Amino acid sequence: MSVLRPQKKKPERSRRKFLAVAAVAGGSVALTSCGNTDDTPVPTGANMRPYGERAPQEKIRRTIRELTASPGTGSSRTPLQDLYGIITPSALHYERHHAGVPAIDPATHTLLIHGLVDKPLVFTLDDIRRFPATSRITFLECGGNSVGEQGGKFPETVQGSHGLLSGAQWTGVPLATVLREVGLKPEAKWMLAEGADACRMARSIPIEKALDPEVLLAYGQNGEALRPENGYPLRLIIPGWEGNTNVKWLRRLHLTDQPAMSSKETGYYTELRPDGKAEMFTFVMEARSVITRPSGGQKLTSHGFHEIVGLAWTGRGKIRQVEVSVDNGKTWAEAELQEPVLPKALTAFRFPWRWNGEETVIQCRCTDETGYLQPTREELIAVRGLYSGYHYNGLRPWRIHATGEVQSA
Ligand SMILES: Nc1nc2c(c(=O)[nH]1)N[C@H]1C(S)=C(S)[C@@H](COP(=O)(O)O)O[C@H]1N2
Ligand SMILES: [Mo]
Repeated sequence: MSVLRPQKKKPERSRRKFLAVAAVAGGSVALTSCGNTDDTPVPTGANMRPYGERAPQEKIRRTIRELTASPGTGSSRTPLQDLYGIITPSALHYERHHAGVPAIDPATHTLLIHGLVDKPLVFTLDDIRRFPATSRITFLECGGNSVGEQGGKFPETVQGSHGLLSGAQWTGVPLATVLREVGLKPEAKWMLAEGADACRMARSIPIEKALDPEVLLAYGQNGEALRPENGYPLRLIIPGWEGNTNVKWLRRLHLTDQPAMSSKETGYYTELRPDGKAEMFTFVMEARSVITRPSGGQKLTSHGFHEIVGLAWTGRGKIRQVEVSVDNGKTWAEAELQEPVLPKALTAFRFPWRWNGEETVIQCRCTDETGYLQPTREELIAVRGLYSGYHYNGLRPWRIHATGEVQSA
């Protein structure tokens, strides 16, 4: 049975050409049986491989920085300038390890939930995987991403300045479901989440957040099990909150009536204000955006059309608007947000631009659904001073030189 749809009038196609591309000579060509356009012999294809790998010509890499003498401790940065869309391939997801990557056997790994609960329980991974699961696309950003920019250190590439940022689809069980299983006592106001790494990295999470249905005990990342470096076999995912609260290699949840004051919420990831006081428990990552192409270290090789592309994200919900300036901040125009625009996920934007070959500065700024506008560096410093750089979300201008070279501005 066929259903005829009413024919819509075709819209007039724009005749404007973006690029002059060489035309195929000779007009129409005959196709051979499997689609060859000529009789030239074509070598047979390679064999399939058990685990999919990318083309050998694609050399993009994370940049790795060891921060202490202990092996595996430090960070690796996502090559944002080389990626498309809002999902970071798992092998390119950034990493931040405070005490190396533990080798965990999923068959024996357990999660203990105890403290102010009705019935303390130990869950195996099989137990966790029996709960109804859900998947969610979110960004993850280290609270220390771009930590030097407030104080005036500007890495040359977007990987260097923003690379502690990635997007992924996480799969797991809502933490609230599992907490219901143990039953919370009314005095339970905080939850300490502890990892199984050598430093037993731990963070205190307020109980309202622990019960937020968005928060996941995640075992899946982009369609397969977590990578060891991203918390295998189980981690906490708190959409929109600073990376550090997303405890990896999760082994224990302790329900208490007050925060534990762990080193990562006292020594690290706090913000020293101009008056000398430090702000703690600044969990939410505020709205931020950056142009990823063209960006520092790249080179424009021709005048004329270039698409400016980038990312915007906010821990407060959805991105409402991204604006781009191509004249050193004198004027701003709205960029196109690429669907899907998801809450607390990376949002891709694009902006068509014709470069006339003159030196200029390009930059972007975003507004989230709460109406918050991403601040300039000067605006941030006026409030926060120069001592601390966690949660830095200022604008990031790039200078385009007349040679086409792009540099941090
Ligand atoms: N157990 C444990 N959890 C951890 C860390 C860690 O070192 N140990 N690093 C934290 C920090 S500082 C960040 S930014 C994120 C990084 O997650 P990723 O390495 O999967 O990108 O994990 C957080 N969870
Ligand atoms: Mo972090």
